[in-house]
Amino acid sequence: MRIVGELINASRKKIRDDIKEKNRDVIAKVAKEQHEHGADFIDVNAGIFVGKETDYMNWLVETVQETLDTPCCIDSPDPKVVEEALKIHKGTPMINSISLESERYNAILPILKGTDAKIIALCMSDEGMPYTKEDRLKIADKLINSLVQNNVKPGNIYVDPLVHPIGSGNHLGNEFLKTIEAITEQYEGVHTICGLSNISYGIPKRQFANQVFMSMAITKGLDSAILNPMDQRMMANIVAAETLIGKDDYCMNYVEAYRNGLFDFNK
Ligand code: THG
Repeated sequence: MRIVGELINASRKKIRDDIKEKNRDVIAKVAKEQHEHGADFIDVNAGIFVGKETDYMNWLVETVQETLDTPCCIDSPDPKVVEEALKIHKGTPMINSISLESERYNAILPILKGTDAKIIALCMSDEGMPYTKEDRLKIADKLINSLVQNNVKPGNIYVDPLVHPIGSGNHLGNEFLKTIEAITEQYEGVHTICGLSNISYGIPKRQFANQVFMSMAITKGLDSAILNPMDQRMMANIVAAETLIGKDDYCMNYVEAYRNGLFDFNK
């Protein structure tokens, strides 16, 4: 599974002030810890700084890249912010995100020209957020086709169906899982991703619910996720679930994780 570490996000109370005060050491430490715990990309989000998002985003990208070779996942709905961050990012980042909302979509397309960046395609349109598999697939299909027409490789596309809280409707977990399954089956080479912690919004023991939901999503083909890599049980579940569905030849990753102590929960 491709892991995007979610912790450098200004919407988190714990880190908001460190971003605001441009506290380099803290950001570098949080980036490094996530990398050491398995993050392949470091999500950077400065969305709460209205009017100053570009400044903070560029500072975050610079700070992460001073510390690590791990690429960033540039998390902003604003094409302008993404464009500026791409100019300073070294190597190939992940762009989080594009959607079918026409204003946002039309502004971001030219920015993607010629880039080899990985692109998260959110299932969202001018009609709002979809809730059923069918409505999500309609949007995903349009996004995938138009990205491919604009020379984006299918392997650089990461479809995010968007997770809704299970507390808002019994069917919402299943609709999400069915969407992952359909995208995986119907679009060869295209990836699926999500920030799955939304599923547990409003219920107790959120991490536990997230961990269980992760295993379920992996059986449907989910191959990437935006999450907290410091959550050991989550990372352990991912390794085990991928081994058990046959994505781990000779159980090499499982055995390595065991040797590294990933399955020692009570230390
Ligand atoms: N899809 C895509 N991008 C995303 C999301 C998604 N980016 C943002 C988000 N969702 C994923 N990132 C986070 C980062 C932090 C937290 C949750 C998701 C988090 N939340 C705690 C909570 O909700 O209780 C605490 C908040 C706090 O500390 O104040 O930590 O779905 N493409």
